Amino acid sequence: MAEDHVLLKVDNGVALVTLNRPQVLNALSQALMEQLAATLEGCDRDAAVRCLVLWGGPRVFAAGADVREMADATVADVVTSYRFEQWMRIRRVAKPIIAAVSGYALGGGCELAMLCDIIVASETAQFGQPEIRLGLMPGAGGTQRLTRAVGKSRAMEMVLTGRALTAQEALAAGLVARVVPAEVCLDEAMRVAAEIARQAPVAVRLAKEAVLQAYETSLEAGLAHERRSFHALFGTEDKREGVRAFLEKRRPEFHGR
Ligand code: CO8
Repeated sequence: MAEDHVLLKVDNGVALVTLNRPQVLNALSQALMEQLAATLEGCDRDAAVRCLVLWGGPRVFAAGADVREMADATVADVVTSYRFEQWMRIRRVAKPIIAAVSGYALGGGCELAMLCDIIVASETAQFGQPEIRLGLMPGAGGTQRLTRAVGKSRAMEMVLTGRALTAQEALAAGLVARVVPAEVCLDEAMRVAAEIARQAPVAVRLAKEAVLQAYETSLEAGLAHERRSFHALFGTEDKREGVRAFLEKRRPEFHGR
């Protein structure tokens, strides 16, 4: 039977997805990434899930791609493997994903955290792209997402020297949304997720898509995308309910319609 490299628990609209290879610091093997992509896709299809939290445990988020697995890989192996497709599948998840990062987020681990929509970091978190020390470079978005998140100079230093950012440095650079004590990192991420899970699902979906457009298109195209999505929400029952509840000074009840 296949090992459980990824654990899933759904409660109150929030899916907690846990990376589970602690003996190798959650190294992202192809088998783990396959289970992760499938689990996240399953949550995306599950109407009971409105927001996801990705967690690696208190000691480490993930120490990168599985170096042992890469040791003898040739160009042909990596070009023809389906491993990049697994990352693309995660990128296509429409529901928000919060990375709760405690300890190391290195190489592919840092790239995986950046693939999520919000990063909540513990004081022990370290974000780095150490591939250069292996004679490699980031391969799952690190050069692109890190540069957009922290700026060229800091990204260059990290990618070219392998030096990691502390949680506080990552906060100052805008890579993470907040830094909290290690013992409450998961609780805090779950709290933010529960808050998102209470919002109107269609609005959440379109808003996530629109923010991602800021990364992927020109300002003009992004603004046009935002306006179309904004207009579309005027057709939802949830918009009517949200506005009515505000005027009636009560909590809205959203149903995703
Ligand atoms: N892959 C495989 N095994 C690992 C990895 C890894 N990335 N990281 C740690 N391990 C293993 C160790 O080999 C060790 O196993 P064992 O007990 O059998 O010797 C166990 O985990 C514990 O590790 P350490 O003893 O090294 O723990 P320390 O606390 O001393 O050190 C570090 C922790 C600093 C995190 C250290 O383990 C380390 O430097 N790890 C490697 C970090 C790294 O270089 N990451 C980048 C990998 S390359 C990459 O991510 C490319 C991404 C491209 C993705 C594209 C996919 C399509």
